[in-house]
Amino acid sequence: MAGPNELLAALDGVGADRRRGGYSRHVFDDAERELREWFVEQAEARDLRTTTDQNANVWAWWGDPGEGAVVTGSHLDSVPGGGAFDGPLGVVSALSSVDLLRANGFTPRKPLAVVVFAEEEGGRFGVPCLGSRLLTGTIDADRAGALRDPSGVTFAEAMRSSGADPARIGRDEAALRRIGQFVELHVEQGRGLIDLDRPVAVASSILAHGRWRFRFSGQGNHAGATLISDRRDPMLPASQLVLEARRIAAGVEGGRATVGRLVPNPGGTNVIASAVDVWLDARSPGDRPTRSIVEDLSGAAAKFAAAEGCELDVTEESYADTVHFDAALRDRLSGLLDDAPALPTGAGHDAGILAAEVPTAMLFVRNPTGISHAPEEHAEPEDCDSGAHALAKCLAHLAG
Ligand code: HGY
Ligand code: MN
Ligand code: MN
Ligand code: MN
Repeated sequence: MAGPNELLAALDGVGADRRRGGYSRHVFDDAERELREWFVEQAEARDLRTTTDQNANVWAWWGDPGEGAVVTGSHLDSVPGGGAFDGPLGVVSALSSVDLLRANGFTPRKPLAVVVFAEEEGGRFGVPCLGSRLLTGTIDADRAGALRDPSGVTFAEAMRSSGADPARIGRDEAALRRIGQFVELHVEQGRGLIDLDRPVAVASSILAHGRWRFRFSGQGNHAGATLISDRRDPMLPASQLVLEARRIAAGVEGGRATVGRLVPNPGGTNVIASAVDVWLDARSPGDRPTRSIVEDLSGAAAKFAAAEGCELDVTEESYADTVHFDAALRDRLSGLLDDAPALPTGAGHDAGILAAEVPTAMLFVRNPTGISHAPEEHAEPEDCDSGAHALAKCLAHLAG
């Protein structure tokens, strides 16, 4: 029997990112592999039967795997320099809720499983929720297999070196039939629960969000030997794009636009870049406003590029429309949890991908800093305990 805090403590330091602070754990890297192994050990110590599916998601079954199961879980990978709770809190709370249910003599009348989805952050291969998108077939399997990490390794090669067969990735009908309902617990990424002074909430919706790569191409050249008048420097339109993204998003109700990653090629201090890749993360409460941010920005970027004699290529790398969670399930769980408030989230989740296939809900645990995707992300021990108890209550209600 272990509470979420004890289980989280076991993950301390695994994949610690010395350069950025926080954690960097990306699918199939050493840290994430260590976390997968830890999860399997913990699950088997609870007599849960573990399997890894064709899409690198890990499942731990209480009883025989069967159709219509109640499934909970989250992810163990992180963003670069991420916090300790985003993903792992959902996984340790799931394990801890199994302990709580067992301690109360609960025996599920339906199959019950804990799942760890692969590459939820897209921190290595660039597409978020890669494991759940493959499970549901919302990413083309060939495209997924060919996704390259910054060092050029493909997802298929990384899978192969982890001992899995990438030829089988893709929609997994049998696995989907086994999911009756999915409930994901997650640290809140925002201030909703602080302002409401509550420890736990249920999720109401997820923003429409996606990622686009803007590639500006110019002429690489010598920083000293090239007159300003002779330059086609892609770093200029790239820089203008960053500023324009903020200006455009600020004009859209609930709009967000972020450039967190900008990569000049070749990246030498005394070299005018030949190309600059800029990744845009754009979000808003609706499909249309999110699309309008990207369209307006693409139009502006084309002008910035032309003014500097550069080319522009824009590629959509991932997209998910607004998710409204199953209202009946949401309200049932809220009622179970002393009328826990229903909050929207600006963050994407595997639950958002699964919501298109099965009745899905999310629980949020208060984050006193309101910060996420950064080392300051936090949840107090007593709130983590409240979260695990809340999840156990929901699982007992759904699987009892
Ligand atoms: O980017 C997101 O919203 C999520 O944390 N993957
Ligand atoms: Mn995240
Ligand atoms: Mn997450
Ligand atoms: Mn030189």
